[in-house]
Amino acid sequence: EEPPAALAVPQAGDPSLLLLRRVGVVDPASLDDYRAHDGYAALRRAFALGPAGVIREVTDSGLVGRGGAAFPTGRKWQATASQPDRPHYLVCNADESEPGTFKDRVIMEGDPYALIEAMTIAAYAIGAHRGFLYLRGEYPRALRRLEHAVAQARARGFLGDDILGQGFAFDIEIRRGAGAYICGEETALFNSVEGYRGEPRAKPPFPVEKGLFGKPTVENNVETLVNVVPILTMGAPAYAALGTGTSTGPKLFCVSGSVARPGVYELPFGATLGELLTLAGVRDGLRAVLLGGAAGGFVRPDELGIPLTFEGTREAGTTLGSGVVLAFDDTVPLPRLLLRIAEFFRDESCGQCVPCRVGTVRQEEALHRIVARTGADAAGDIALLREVGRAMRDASICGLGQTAWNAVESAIDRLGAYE
Ligand code: L3W
Ligand code: SF4
Repeated sequence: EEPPAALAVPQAGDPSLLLLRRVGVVDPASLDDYRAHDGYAALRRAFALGPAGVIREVTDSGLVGRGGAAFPTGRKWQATASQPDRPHYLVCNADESEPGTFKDRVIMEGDPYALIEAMTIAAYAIGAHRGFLYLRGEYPRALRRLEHAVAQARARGFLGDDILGQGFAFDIEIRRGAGAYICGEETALFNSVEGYRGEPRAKPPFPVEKGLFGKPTVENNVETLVNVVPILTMGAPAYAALGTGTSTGPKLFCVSGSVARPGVYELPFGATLGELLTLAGVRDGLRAVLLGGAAGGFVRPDELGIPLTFEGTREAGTTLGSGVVLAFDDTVPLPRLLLRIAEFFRDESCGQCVPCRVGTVRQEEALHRIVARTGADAAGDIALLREVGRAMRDASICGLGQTAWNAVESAIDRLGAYE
């Protein structure tokens, strides 16, 4: 008997939510329960609209990728749909590994059929008949629930050769990661599925043109895909009216650290960081907030007015990333925390390119020296960190190396970490 999931959804049961409304409410093992909670209404509307109509709805909704880079989803789908080369593939990136991120897990464990429905809609729109769901290896409960849900959907005609009698064929294969953060990079993930080392490929060509097995591929994050369900049920105009003009719809935030009620929160884009932290019960003595994860950056307690939108965080010189909000109070030793982040990147660098392979080691060494001297005489090492950080940002092949210095830089410049 499986123990109940610790879903960590403080808003569970709130019917006004769009992405989390079923989490903690439906039985994740029951297709019938999912259908009783509006399940598969979106797929029926998709079949009524046709593939081009679905892409138009997604484009008009303003949906952009929720994995951190905010690329327009409709444009990505259209680019793959229009490729003459066949077959087309759909890949769901569920290798959720950004430190502090656990939103996709909550969806997959709490509402697995929503992801399967969303993948079916995406595949229909782009003309794919095979989908891969690449799941973080450390998510065994999500694996069991998704495997069960895929089998049930297949047995009941929601996956397979003739979905809902509409003549559309699609099936999903689940692949497990093996503990490497880099396999969440979209092209390293392709290599991993194909049986090669999980090393990122150079882009362009972009996956929309040459992706999995060299074929046109749409790869989307779990949260990006599940947004398609409310977009189709409520319609693009109603969805686009939520949030701000350039960051539309709802966003999941993973709040943890020095807060009373850690968990996944759903808010429309545009709420401020302070409003989110108030919901989560921020404690006294807040020292810093890490926004966007290890690849993101720190902000100060006097910056809680930052709007949680892609444009608002960019203007404030930081990033929303995949929605990580890690709060630290004044009991957390910042230099040790930074060292821990640097260790993480050194560990996870795939080693393919020099700036990242060497830079992440030099960064960790410099932070070690600073910690060992308890902050005294940090100036020389800070200058070295800046030089190494610039090289990593400018010359690394992929996002890991390009962002490996972000958190340390922001801690020095915004928090005065070593003063
Ligand atoms: C067609 C073009 N497609 C770009 C596509 C591209 C990709 C997407 C974004 O992620 C983020 C970083 C961190 N034609 C295209 C095009 N695309 N130009 O758009 O592309 P890109 O290269 O801007 O970003 P990326 O390398 O895919 C970097 C975040 O990822 N990150 C960690 C994330 C962790 C999670 C998690 O744990 N769930 O998401 C680490 O760096 O925030 O912004 O699909 O192909 N002209
Ligand atoms: Fe590998 Fe780092 Fe280069 Fe990315 S930047 S390809 S993780 S060595």
